Amino acid sequence: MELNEIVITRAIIDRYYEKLISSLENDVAIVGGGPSGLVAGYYLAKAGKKVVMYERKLSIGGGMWGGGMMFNEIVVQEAAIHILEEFGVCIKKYQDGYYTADSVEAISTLTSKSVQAGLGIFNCMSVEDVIMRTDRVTGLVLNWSAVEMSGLHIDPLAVRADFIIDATGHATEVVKVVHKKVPGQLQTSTGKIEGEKSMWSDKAETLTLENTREVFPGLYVAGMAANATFGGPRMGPIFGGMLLSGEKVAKDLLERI
Ligand code: 48H
Ligand code: FE2
Repeated sequence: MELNEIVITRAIIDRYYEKLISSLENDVAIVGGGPSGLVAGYYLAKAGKKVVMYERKLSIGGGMWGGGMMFNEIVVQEAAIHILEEFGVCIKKYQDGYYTADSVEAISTLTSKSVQAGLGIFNCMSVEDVIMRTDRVTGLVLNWSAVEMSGLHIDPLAVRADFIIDATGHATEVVKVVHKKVPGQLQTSTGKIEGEKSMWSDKAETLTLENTREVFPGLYVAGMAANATFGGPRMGPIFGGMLLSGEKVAKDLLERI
């Protein structure tokens, strides 16, 4: 059989169109494809929910690829090991309470298992705004990352979701958009974004979980975005808190959907 360029092109357009059209209305939409977003997406999809993820970059994985300072190993504490086991990531015990994983193997396994569980992932797409209905976030406003990078004036498209998770990491981009449009209305102690504090691994890992919650009606924060929003410290290249945050936001949302 001679391969035909037009069949190849039509196959890609057809299949992508199917994915795109089937993700216009969702139970949950996740912004950011780092470890916290991926774990959240996996558990929500596994529970049968309609869940979609948007990632600005070509690659999924956020800050996990680089381990610590490009030493491509991550540390995960005992409390989060069950999550790596659930995904089937290879884990090595380092000493009591501390485990390591190859960051490349870890993030590629999280990504693969999430997609296989049913998470719809769109890479190369940036979230630039939210849909707002009076006092609640009800969807996302999207554009191609290439449009964002080129600075062309091209209007976006939109998708609906019952709940949004801001898993954009240190940048906490969705919360920033909401705070800009309705200043002072966040469910933090000041109504504003509290800002990430300096490194304190132990405290940060506990606070990440407490900070993983709803910050505005319909909008949850997970991972580093949770710490940046509620004023928690950073933890450095220990990833248990990110994984547990993804698990927690999925659990909390499953009680509400
Ligand atoms: C689409 C977007 C947008 C947007 C951003 O940074 P991440 O890896 O996020 P987390 O919170 O899951 O993990 C944090 C971890 O990697 C980390 O940095 C740690 C533990 N740091 C500790 C320390 O002390 O520094 O991933 C976020 C992803 C990225 O891939 C972005 O490209 C993406 O979100 N993103 N995607 N639209 N508007 N904003
Ligand atoms: Fe970081």
